[in-house]
Amino acid sequence: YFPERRSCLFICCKTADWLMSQTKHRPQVAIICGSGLGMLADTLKCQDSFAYADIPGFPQSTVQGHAGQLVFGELKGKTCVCMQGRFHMYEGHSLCKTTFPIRVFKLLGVETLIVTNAAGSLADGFQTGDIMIIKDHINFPGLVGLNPLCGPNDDKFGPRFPAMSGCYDKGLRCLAMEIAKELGVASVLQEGVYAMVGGPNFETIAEARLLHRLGVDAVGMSTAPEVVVATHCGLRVFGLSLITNKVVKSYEDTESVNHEGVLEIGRLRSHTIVYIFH
Ligand code: R1P
Repeated sequence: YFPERRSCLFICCKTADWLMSQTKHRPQVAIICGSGLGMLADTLKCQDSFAYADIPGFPQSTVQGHAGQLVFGELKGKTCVCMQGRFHMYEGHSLCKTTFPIRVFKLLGVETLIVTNAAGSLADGFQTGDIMIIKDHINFPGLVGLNPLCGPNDDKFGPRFPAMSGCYDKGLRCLAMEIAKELGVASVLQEGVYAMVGGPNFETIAEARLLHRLGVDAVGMSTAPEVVVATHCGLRVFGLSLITNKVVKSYEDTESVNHEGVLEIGRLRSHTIVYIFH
């Protein structure tokens, strides 16, 4: 019933073997760069870069602001692999493909996954340009069965019924808050709940109001499937949402959001994210 999923599991072993034959780096940390946030990958030292098109089995990025490169290198003495560009469900990728790199990272020996994304804020206290530590998520596609773990379970990666409470590591969240205070950037740091919606359209006002009532602080079209697969295979996860816009919740508001604006805030704020990571 899920033939693609079986072949996905097989292909990710091949992809991991190919990458290990092409680079001497053995990453402990993987970072997924969200829309407009690819700059972090450029700051790695001793880089080995691979275009997604050249990596056997890898899907292709089709969204502007997602360069489509895997970059290996050193960040503060840790070996990292950065995805400059992620895969979204709305691009037409199956959830198996969307989350394919996570299992490849697991096979490469990665222990910690850092996810970043561009998101719209619903929380009343958030400002555009704020950075939200993701405390938890609501996986709306997952709630109706669009879950990357559907299909045969491979026990080598994780259990059939994985727990998702605590999927955003508390120790890493506290550490990030302490570091932000030390660096003097705590005033732009928030903590909250991210909701994934399917996209690609942005939210209607009624949808925005619904999400707000449900306690969602920021909304986007990614991240949750990656975190589900990472948690399933035992990776520690840390997540950051860059607040690129306030989601319109009032019929009196004449503002509207667009992807170019999202990328622009990403470019302007990338340096703060790079500063925190360094
Ligand atoms: C919309 O501007 C795009 O930005 C966000 C949304 O999910 C959507 O893809 O991208 P990332 O979640 O990949 O950062």
